[in-house]
Amino acid sequence: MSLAVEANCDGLVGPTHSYVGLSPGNLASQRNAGELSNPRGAALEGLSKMRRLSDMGLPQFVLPPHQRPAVSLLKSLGFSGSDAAVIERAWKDAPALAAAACSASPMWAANAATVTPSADAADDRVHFTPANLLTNLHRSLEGPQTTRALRRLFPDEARFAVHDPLPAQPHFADEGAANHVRLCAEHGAPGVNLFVWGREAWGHWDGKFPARQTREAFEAVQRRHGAARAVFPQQGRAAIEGGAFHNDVVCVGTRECLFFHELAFEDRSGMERQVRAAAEGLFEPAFVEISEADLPMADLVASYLFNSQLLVIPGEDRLVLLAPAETRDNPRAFAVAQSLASSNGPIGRVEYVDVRQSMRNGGGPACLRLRVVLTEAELDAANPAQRFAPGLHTTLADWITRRYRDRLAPADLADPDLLIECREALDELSQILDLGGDFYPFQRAS
Ligand code: SUG
Repeated sequence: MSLAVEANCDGLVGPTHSYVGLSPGNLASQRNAGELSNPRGAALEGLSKMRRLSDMGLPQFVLPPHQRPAVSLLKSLGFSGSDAAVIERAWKDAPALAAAACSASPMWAANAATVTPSADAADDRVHFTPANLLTNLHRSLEGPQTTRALRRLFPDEARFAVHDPLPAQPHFADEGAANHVRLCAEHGAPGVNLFVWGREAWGHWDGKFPARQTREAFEAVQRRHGAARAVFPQQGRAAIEGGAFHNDVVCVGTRECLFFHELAFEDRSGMERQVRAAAEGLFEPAFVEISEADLPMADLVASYLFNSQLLVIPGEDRLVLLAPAETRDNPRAFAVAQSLASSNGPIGRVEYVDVRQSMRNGGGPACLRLRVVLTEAELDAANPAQRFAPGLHTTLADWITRRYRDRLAPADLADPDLLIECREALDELSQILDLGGDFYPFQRAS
């Protein structure tokens, strides 16, 4: 077994962060549609969270925002002329398409890809399958640029395999690591991989809200990666109906601990049996389950208790749960968090972090990061300019403060000046993070 750490790769919030109500089944996104957003505040909140983890001694990386507005989408749908003309026409004739082209959704890096560490992969490389995110139009734009971003961050093909996204067919609807959990004795040891799916490709889905992940998508990811000890539990239908559009809204796991809500899995005891069988001889799984009586779904979704980062902190035996501030604000969720910390279980402490701008779009602390377990040699092979450190924090905070607006109404997304501001900002960022002069489509076009 090699020594390994869990690195967090957080999506930097982009300058078009807005509340447009693009995600059915994501109750926060629906409720806050039309509100004023604060892109600068959102990006600084995300940056502070990265700083917090980096200060805890955990490796942290920055994933760059994507180019938005995605004028190429609008052009492919028949709008023509200069970029400014395309945006103006699209907002007049097809505002839903224009809004989708402006979303800053790549910030939710838990949906960027599914990751298999080398300890679990058939060929000893770290494998990534970028998610095709095809259930929602605005998110379906992300796959190709995410692929480019992961190849830039993890360039060494002898150590890293960044696959293409799965075919863009409803059969293979894939939302990445938000529906994947890895349990293990310690990060570098062989793990058990839970691939949690919402519907079967050839089945009939009649839920009120979309089931975004198919079983067949995850079976393909598992085959591509050669991911060992895989189990495929079904998401609870009641959880999806209650607003848990990804499994990470009702479940989080790290090391031997699976922390989840009673309604998270359709067949809860079947899940436990399969995980125990896969972990046999490796580690004893710890199932920490919270009942619907203690935390009803409505409070779960309002508080996002399970959308926390469950962390192994150097020098600490028990795990630390980094929960959103909304958990502290919700009396029932707060009581559950308090009882976790005072019981003798695997979670020793709960801390809170303010990512309220992201939360209003249904993205908590766990949504903002992609976890990548890396050996020391793999860690050293990642792009050093994207590694978070106090110096990079200062540089990025200055860049955000200069480049981002602090208020954005949905109607402002139609402003042609915003397009120019975004491109200038991203051009500068590509230098800060050493992404090369051809990272963004607009750089390749000029
Ligand atoms: O896909 N929200 C995202 C939130 C993703 C949360 N990620 C995880 N649970 N891992 C989504 O629903 C809202 C955008 C808008 O409405 O403007 C949005 O896309």
